[in-house]
Amino acid sequence: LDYSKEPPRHPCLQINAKEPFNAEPPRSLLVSSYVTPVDLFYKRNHGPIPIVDDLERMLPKYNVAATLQCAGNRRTAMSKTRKVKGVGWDVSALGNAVWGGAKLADVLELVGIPNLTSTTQSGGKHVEFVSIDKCKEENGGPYKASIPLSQATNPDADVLLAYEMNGETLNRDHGYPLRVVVPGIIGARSVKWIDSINIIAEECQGFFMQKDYKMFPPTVDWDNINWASRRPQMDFPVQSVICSLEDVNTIKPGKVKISGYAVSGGGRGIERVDVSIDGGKTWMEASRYQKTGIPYIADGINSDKWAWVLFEVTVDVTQSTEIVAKAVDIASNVQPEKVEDIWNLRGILNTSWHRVQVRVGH
Ligand code: MTE
Ligand code: MO
Repeated sequence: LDYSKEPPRHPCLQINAKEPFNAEPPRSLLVSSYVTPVDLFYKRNHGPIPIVDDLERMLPKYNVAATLQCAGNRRTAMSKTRKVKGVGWDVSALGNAVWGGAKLADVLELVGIPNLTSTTQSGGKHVEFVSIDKCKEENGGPYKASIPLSQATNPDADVLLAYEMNGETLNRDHGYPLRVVVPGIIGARSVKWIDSINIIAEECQGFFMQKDYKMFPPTVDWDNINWASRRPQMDFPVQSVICSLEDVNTIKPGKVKISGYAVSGGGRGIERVDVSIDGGKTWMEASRYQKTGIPYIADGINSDKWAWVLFEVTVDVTQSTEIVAKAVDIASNVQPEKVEDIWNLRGILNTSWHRVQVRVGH
């Protein structure tokens, strides 16, 4: 039993047993206030004080800028060619935040699971995150997911147990008091409202790992699906979206500023964003920015490797047309041209070239 991490206590307390800590205030102090101050309240224990949710004091805080993107982002557009099952999303089922919290690798080290180095092997185990929320897909049980132990114990993977979002205490919607943020992979693995963390031999058997969020080929439909034949989706592919225009906006002929976001998974930064104003026949390169006002250096090291880049290009539009964006990540992965080629029955990972129809009017 480890009594080296006990909290500080008021010196007035009469200690009746030190380990486990059992103490009471002097009787004169006890009745000197109607409400007993916390410091003076008697303490009765049978073991060391457990370490719970005290990450803020126990471990260094890291701030990680990371884009969280739902695998279902742009699902509505995928459903247009052939119907898919799932909540419809336009292009904004993602966001970029600065997450503050403890590194999962540090937390695991604290409980005796060493950081991954090139010489250690993790033995193929997984780290499971279990929430306190209840959902019907789990028959009223909690939402859960897992990531490989090798990722969880790697400090460079920046997996956080986050208690802050953009410098403020995490709010209830986003997982208060504690959520996981796994940068670079689909949002579904960033479990909110963490209840427990388990080291398990196989990946988590929860619904959202095994019966959902898997990428199937276009040939698979609900009557021939075999869930076990595919792995749970983790990494996010390269993505880009035009946000300054909606389909069939009417614009005046002349200069138009086109802007949007681009992001890739696995810490792969964005190498290039190409924009076309003739439906993809010819392209021009957009400029990219990360932090506002700081030009993104194309050939430099990506400082915010988990975060999106914003892009912008001014074009001359003279007639009604289709404006297209596609991004290339630093591994030279390119977005697929047609949504049909990546159609899947759950409508996940729609990363096809983003197209916007504009009408030119006077
Ligand atoms: N965690 C819990 N406990 N319950 C959930 O329903 N949804 C997941 C993930 N974590 C979910 C969860 C999904 S699918 C996504 S995309 C992200 O949380 C969304 O995070 P946000 O609501 O903070 O944007
Ligand atoms: Mo999601």
